[in-house]
Amino acid sequence: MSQDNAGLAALVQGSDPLLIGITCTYDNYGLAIDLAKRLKAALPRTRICMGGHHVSFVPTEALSQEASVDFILRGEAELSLPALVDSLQGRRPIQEVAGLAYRQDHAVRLNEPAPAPALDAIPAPALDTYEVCVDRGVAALATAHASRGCHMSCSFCDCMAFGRLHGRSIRWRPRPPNLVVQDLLNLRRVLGETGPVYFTDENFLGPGQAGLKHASAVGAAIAELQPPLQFHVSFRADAVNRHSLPVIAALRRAGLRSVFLGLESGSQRILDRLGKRLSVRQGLAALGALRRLGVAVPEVGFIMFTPDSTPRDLLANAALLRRTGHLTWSRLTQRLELFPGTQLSQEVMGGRDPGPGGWGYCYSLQHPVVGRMASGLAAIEDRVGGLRRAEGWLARIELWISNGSCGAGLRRRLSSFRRRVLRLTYDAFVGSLRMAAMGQDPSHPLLEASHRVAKWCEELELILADVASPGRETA
Ligand code: B12
Ligand code: SF4
Repeated sequence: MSQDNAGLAALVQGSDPLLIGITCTYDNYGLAIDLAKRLKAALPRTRICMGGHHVSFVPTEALSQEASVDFILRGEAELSLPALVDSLQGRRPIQEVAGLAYRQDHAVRLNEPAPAPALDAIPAPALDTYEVCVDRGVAALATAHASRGCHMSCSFCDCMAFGRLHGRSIRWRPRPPNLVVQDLLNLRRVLGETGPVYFTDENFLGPGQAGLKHASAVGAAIAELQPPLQFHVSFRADAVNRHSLPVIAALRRAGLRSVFLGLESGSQRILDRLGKRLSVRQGLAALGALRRLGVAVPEVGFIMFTPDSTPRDLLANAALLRRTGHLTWSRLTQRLELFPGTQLSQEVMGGRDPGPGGWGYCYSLQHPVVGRMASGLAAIEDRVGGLRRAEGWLARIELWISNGSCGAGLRRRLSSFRRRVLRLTYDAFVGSLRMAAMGQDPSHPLLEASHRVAKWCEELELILADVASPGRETA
């Protein structure tokens, strides 16, 4: 909240909380541990507990390495966190806090798994952090959820394994629509009518008939809100099909503006390898259907480099990204992060343990050309300002065009900008790959493309300054 770790440690000085909780995904593990150390130094009596997707899978390793962390609660914690507080206040033995990992007699103990909380029974999310954001004038992303869990088991994703931390396979659970709407109203009370609400559901269209029925009911309840609410959700690509299109159209009318769509790869071989149970064609069809409904897809889930990608896979990826309008620097360089608990991490690592902070890119890219390409791109990370700038524009253009918020004249100019950027980036990527295949430094074509794209961005910005803002332009 605009505080760095040192600032947060200074902020708590003089207080005496019983317990501080820190959330921890893989990407913020280093930061979270640094915070735990600082808080422990500032408040030696306070117990520090971590939870979240990453530490839930490495409790023994993290507690063995980090003395500043006292506890880890595994999985969803609405039931287990109050139980831990009870225990710290002497109301129940520590061994009875389900889901808890802790140190005892120089060893790490793992208690029985906690049951997964029922989503009709958990209280409305606390909004005190948003209140502090509002007080300090800090922008905050408004989030809500209408379901939790995923019925699929893609090999790189830890969602299914996260459900299993509760002792049995927990796949998908809906939150009753009336509670979802109550959560949204609570958010509005604190934040006012902010931008779109971001639904954190893994897949807003849950499985089968039950999933569609739930999404319809949530959409119908949102449609009643006054003033209307705009919202953003995530879909699996195969969830967009002839059965779901009427539901998505109704969600659009209720305020759905944009979707995060998991495409992941343009190579069918890689999709199969990742256990996506999707075809490239399904991804394309989903994207087309959403755009026809006026729902933007400003972001797609995409993994350019996987451990065993070949140059042919990279080419198929670049071609799909170009075709879908998502050929941007972040996606060109996106490398699969390996997370503990996933099936892929077992396949790639066997029994090797890189330590709690060593996952992510703990593997080598097997194909030498692909490896050369990845390091070549990493080396120019700081010199591709033009491509990065274009990335922001491409996402905004997707939103404006799909949502129909610009007139025909501007639409033509935006589409032309998009086409030129995509063509140039694609050609440059292919050129770079060719150089990598010849054993040369692959950076030159992409650097050159970035310089040209920077100029096009400047021209676009001048045009947009002239028409004030898309939506008002009528040319
Ligand atoms: C929203 C979201 C984002 C947003 C965050 C915006 C925001 N301000 O909230 C954005 C888009 C920025 C984002 C970015 C990224 N994300 Co993200 N994101 C999510 C998502 C969809 C929802 C998170 C959420 O709010 N869930 C709802 C709450 C209720 O669940 P929860 O956070 O898990 O919390 C529960 C438990 O984990 C536990 N818990 C959590 N914290 C704590 C703390 C304590 C003390 C305790 C006791 C318990 C506890 O209790 C909570 C209640 O039950 C999840 C997937 C998912 N559906 O959960 C991925 C997810 C968290 N993201 C993930 C990833 C990989 C990323 C990125 C690396 C993607 C990328 N390649 O750039 C970045 C990195 C961000 C970073 N620096 O860490 C992974 C993390 C995997 C891992 N093992 O670490 C997830 C799990 C998706 C996945 N399955 O791959 N993300
Ligand atoms: S990647 Fe998406 S569809 Fe696959 S298991 Fe994870 S949340 Fe489910």
